[in-house]
Amino acid sequence: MPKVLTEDQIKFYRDNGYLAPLDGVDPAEGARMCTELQAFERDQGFSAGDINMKGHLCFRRSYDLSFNDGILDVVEDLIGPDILAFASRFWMKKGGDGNYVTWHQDSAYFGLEPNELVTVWLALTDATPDMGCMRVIPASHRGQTYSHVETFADDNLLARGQSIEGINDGNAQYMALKAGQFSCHHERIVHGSDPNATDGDRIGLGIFYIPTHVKSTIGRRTACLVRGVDEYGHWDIDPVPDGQLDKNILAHMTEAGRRYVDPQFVQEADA
Ligand SMILES: O=C(O)CCC(=O)C(=O)O
Repeated sequence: MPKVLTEDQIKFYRDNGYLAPLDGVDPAEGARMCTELQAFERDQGFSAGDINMKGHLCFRRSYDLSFNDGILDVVEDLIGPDILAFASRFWMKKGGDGNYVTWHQDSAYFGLEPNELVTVWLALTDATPDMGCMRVIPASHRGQTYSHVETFADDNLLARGQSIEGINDGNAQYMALKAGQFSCHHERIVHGSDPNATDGDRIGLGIFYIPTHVKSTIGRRTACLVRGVDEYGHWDIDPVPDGQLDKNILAHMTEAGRRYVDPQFVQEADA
């Protein structure tokens, strides 16, 4: 018996690989998170969006958002009751900054087996098609595994600028969200986004959730049990932020990000 989704919504996700829009948090909570992101950039001299993995550990607020019951009820309906937050990323496009995300499959880089990860993309601001909200190619999670060209282009928000070239995107769907809403997408779905053509910021928090039975294919890593029990012990435990960015958390996130972009690891991730 599902907790919050209908059987039709669960079937839609299984068939198409995404679900949107879903009601998540009060838009005021999104605004508070954006204020903290601005303060972070001012104080640290770089954007939390530049942290490729586990950006949510920078802030107590985003760490707590990864435990949000309303969001986890949806995730539980999709992947079961024992859930780890494996990683996260703030996806930030300032108005007119030209940044985009090329078509890609997360499964090519995450180094997880089996591919059961669901990403929750929580809109901290509105995310409309003209703001460069996410696009997905429905049902592509059930299709082929694509090879990716690594462009390392500066205006591509992906760590390696990885891109699936020449794909037929004629049936791509926008996942427009209002601030506070969220979408879910499957680890294998082909997705991306266009530049933000408006004056306003488009900011989301992507949280990557896995069931506890999922293993890392690139050696032991860390994650955070956000619901249920972990009877498998495949993952070590992430540090818990105490409300301020501390050196241990930053070192931990930097190491997780380094493994993600280091070419030495992609071979294993692709295996
Ligand atoms: O925010 C975007 O435009 C892309 C997000 C994305 O690629 C993801 O959540 O996996």
